[in-house]
Amino acid sequence: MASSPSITYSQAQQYCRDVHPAAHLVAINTEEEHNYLRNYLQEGDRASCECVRTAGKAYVQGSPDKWYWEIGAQKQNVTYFDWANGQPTNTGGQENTLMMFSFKSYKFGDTAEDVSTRSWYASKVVCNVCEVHP
Ligand SMILES: [Ca+2]
Repeated sequence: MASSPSITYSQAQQYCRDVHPAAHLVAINTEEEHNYLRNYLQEGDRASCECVRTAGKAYVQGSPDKWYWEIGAQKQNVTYFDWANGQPTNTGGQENTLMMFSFKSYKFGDTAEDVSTRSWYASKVVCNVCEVHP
C-alpha cells in the first residue's frame, strides 16, 4: 500500500506498523518483485508517487552493496540492487535510506532519512509502501 508523506524513515516504518503490527516498509528481494512493484506503483493514485520509501538502510553510506532491509527488529542483507544511474551519491553525507524514483523507472537511489533536511524533496511526492511477510 502506498501513502502520502512521512517526514522521516522511522515515521514511515511506524506508519506501516500502524496499518498492521507485522507490516514494515517494503523489502525488494528479486527482480520479479521489483517489476511487480513497478506495475503496482503505476496504478491509480499511486502513480503520483515520485519517491517511494523502502525498508532499505545503509550499513555503509555511499556504498553500492553494503545495505540491509530493516524488517521489524531484523536486518536482512540486501542482495538485489538496481541503482539509478549515478546512485548511490550519499549527497551531503546524509543518505542512509533507499528509495525508488518513479522518474528513474523506479530504480534505487540513496536518500536522506529525514526528507525535511533537503529542499530537493519539497517538490517531490514521497510515498511509503508497506508489506507483511507471511
Ligand atoms: Ca542519492
